[in-house]
Amino acid sequence: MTHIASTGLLSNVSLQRRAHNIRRKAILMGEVQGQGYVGQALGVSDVLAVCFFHALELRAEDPEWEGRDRFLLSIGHYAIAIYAAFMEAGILPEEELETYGMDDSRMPMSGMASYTPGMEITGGSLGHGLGIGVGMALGLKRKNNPALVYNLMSDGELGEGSTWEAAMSASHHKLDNLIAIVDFNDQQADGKSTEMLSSEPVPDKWTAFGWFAQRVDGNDIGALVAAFDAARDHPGRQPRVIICDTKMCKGVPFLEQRDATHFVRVEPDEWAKALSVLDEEIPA
Ligand SMILES: Cc1ncc(C[n+]2csc(CCOP(=O)(O)OP(=O)(O)O)c2C)c(N)n1
Ligand SMILES: [Mg+2]
Repeated sequence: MTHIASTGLLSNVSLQRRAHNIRRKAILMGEVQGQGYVGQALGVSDVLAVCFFHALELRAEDPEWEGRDRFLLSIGHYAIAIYAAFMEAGILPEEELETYGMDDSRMPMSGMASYTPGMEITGGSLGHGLGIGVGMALGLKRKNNPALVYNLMSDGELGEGSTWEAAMSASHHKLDNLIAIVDFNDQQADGKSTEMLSSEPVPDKWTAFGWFAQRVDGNDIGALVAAFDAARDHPGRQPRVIICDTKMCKGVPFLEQRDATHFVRVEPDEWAKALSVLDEEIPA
């Protein structure tokens, strides 16, 4: 059995390469459908590289291994990013990339547990992932299973009351095996999150709810590695959150400059261009 993550062994450059590969795969999948939440995928790729190649204990050939760390995708619309990471990690075969979003594919456009190996929950109805994570973390503790539960959520989900009910419950139950990761891209369906319903100061709110909170540049691999390590090793009997400030479309400047919107429009002839622009900066 092989562990995908070999904690502490991959250099930051290796992780940057993994992130680059995740971005490439997301663009290729976007091209298959002519659409997809590619802006989010490009933004969160560094976070995913650190999750799948540094932090989480997983077995690619046995996604249901009882000892695995659980990775919950609260934000089902980010599925394209997770499939890219799953393919990079060997959980899904790369040949399936061409099936993205098609009938009978194992990679539907929104993340669903019953379709995809490694997909722990059906996300997409926003604000539910953290509550599910609380239940899973409690269950693991009761079984004396030392696995950790990670929940990737979004800044938009910080506007959901259910998120804060779950946050309160997690600290009440002293869930030191629960790690929330917030992709703070300052974007949601109707505009910038900070302008729609600001959750600032974000770390202070989590701290007030009893969590160990950190905020990092979510496109800085070194900062992410340090934050994930600190989250895992924190001695307090409390849940942990890593707020990751990310840039939508990161790595493809002509898309980064496009008005950041929830659904970035990419013209049919721009996918190949996006790929070649991305490849101009392959981490050495
Ligand atoms: C409970 C719920 N309300 C509304 C939606 C519709 N919706 C889908 S994505 C989205 C944006 C949420 O913000 P965020 O996840 O931060 O979006 P992004 O960063 O991807 O733009 C919304 C409102 C939903 N999926 N679930
Ligand atoms: Mg957002």
